[in-house]
Amino acid sequence: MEPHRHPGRRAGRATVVALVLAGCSGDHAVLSPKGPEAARTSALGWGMIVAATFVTVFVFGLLVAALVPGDRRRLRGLDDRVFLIGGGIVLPLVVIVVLSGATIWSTAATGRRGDEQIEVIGHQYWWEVRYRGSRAVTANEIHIPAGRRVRVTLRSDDVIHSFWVPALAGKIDMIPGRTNHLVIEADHPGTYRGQCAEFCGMQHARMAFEVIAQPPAAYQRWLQAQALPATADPGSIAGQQEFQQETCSGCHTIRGTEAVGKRGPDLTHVASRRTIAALTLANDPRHLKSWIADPQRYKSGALMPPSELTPAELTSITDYLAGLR
Ligand code: HEC
Ligand SMILES: [Cu+2]
Repeated sequence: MEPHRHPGRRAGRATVVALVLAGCSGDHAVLSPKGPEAARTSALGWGMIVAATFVTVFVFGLLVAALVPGDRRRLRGLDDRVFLIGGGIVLPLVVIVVLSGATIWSTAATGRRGDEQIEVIGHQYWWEVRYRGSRAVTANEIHIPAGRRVRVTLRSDDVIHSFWVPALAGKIDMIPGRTNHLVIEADHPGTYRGQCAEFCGMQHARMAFEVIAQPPAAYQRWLQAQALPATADPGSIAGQQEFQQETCSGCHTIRGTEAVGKRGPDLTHVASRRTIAALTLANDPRHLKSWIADPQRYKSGALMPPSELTPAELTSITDYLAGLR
């Protein structure tokens, strides 16, 4: 479905997006697949809808035919067994076998091998993303090369989450103690919105992410840059020290510094991301600052406490983080 075709909805939608995300988000396109994996799931869904429609119309047709007064001597001429065995056993069996077969085939295909391997770990209200063979770690932003099959390994750090990028693949749960796999693939470069699809706590709705598909060469350059340790500009050394001394470093890692915390997102290249807190805020210095001052104001129940920084500390920590590209 293309919501953009409706001018009224487009305006309403644009306002909402601008307010909530300050204008940064891909489409959460449920009915328009943008890659072969999603296309297969979509074809299966439509196949089921069509088959179910036929069955429904057929059954209700028989019902109506039985109720409407009229001459049915010709129908009575049919052997009862044709109705009972044909309509009661053979037909349902054929329908069920065909539909289950298609489902099993298409579910099995989601676990096949990929050209690229990415690991996504669900945390209460944010996504950790790791890239096989690279030191890069991002949050809430999954970069992939367009036109390549990307095998995503899915785990959870706490409760059950569910990984869903409708434009690129089906949906699969992330279950504590279990590893699931899903292949995603985008035909073309673009930004595709994803969302946690299993209620996981208070801020479940603000546990969104973006898949950014890039041309393969651009993707490789991006990955190399992300793998490097943080490079703070010399002017923000004070901010770096404060970050390390404050509680921040107990929860966040900034590679190349003493901050090695694991409970929150890796902030090594935080300024290169488009959003803060799983698509809750646009990532610019102003929002970054107010997020650090009081995350609960934007995402109450998020697992980052309000900070007790002086205004000067807040400014220097923000300047430092805003420079980590
Ligand atoms: C108790 C652990 C904890 C502490 C302490 C903490 N954070 Fe966080 N932080 C988190 C968690 C968890 C998130 C993810 C919140 C979410 O999106 O639901 C987060 C998110 C962030 C983000 C957004 C990152 C992104 O990519 O979305 C920034 C920036 C950040 N924290 C900076 C700081 C700073 C600066 C401090 C110190 C003043 C700090 N944090 C202290 C746990 C913590
Ligand atoms: Cu979740």
